[in-house]
Amino acid sequence: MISHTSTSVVTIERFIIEQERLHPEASGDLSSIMYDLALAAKMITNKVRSAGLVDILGSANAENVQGEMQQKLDVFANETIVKAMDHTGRLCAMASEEEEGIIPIPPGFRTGKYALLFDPLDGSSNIDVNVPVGTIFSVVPKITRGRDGVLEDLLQPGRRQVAAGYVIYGSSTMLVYTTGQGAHGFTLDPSIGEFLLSHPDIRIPDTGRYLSINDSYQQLWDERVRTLMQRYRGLEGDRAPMNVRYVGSLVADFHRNLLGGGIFAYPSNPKSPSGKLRLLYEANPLAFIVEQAGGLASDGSQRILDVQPSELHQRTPLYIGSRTDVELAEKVLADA
Ligand code: FDP
Repeated sequence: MISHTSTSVVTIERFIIEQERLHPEASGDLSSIMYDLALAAKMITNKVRSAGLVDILGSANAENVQGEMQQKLDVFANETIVKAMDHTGRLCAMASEEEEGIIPIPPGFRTGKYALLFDPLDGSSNIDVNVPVGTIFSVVPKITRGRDGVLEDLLQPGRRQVAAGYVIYGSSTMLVYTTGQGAHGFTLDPSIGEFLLSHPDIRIPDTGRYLSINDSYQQLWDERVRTLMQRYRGLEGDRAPMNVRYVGSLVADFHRNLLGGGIFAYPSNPKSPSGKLRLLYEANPLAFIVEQAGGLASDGSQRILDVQPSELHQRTPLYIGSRTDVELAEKVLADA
């Protein structure tokens, strides 16, 4: 791990190069994937920042010069990432929360030894009310032979990820990523258009301050989930009461808890027997990051990163955050 002084300005590019130098055997492909994703994040930032103006500008100029209608932001984000990544020769296939099947690399472009899975704009129902949204991504190695990636390449347990990260479009845009050597955060300086290292080697506190859960599903929870929530609130057991904070935008809730300590919980319930969140696009990448920061992620009975996926859009219950709080979830949920 290279240490940087508080006065050195470290761009994401320099950071990635320095990390790569620690691994002389690396081909540089993974680093290039990270640059390309950072570029896509800057393009999406621009669009998200002007989201509130769409109606004003849109009414005067509902169609752009090519005659295309104004695109929805999540569609824009999806296309931006696909187009930033499909021609680079570093990926064999992609999968997106926005698209039903595999996104192949178009004929005519070289393919590479990694596959990318992403949620282009998570929490997008919050855009209209100016709540932070995010992009989440996961990179896994190609494990099959042949030019193109196939389902098997994408359906790998999260522990096989070689990189993962998220971008939060908040009061500032931040990109947090890991390649397995700690979790590092970069803040976009809009004046120079660069992501600068602002949060090196993030560590999540062992015990959290914040509890993030959608309480409106209380009537649907089973007895064990109810007991768990009572424990987090300090109403049963000896845990100090947590502060409830729920934005309803996963990246925003996760990011706050990562920095301040806490747990985000989205249990299963009879209406959503497997919870709501997607294993491959949401749970796995955030689980990789939280573990690199010293936290844990569980589906209630097993480590998220050990779950063998069977389909692209598979959902999972999720308990993610500070170590002791996730351990408490596993303990209480295991009690008969
Ligand atoms: P959204 O539906 O706005 O896209 O996974 C999607 C997600 O948001 C997460 O970002 C968020 O944590 C969760 O759903 C919120 O779900 P509830 O409204 O059921 O709490």
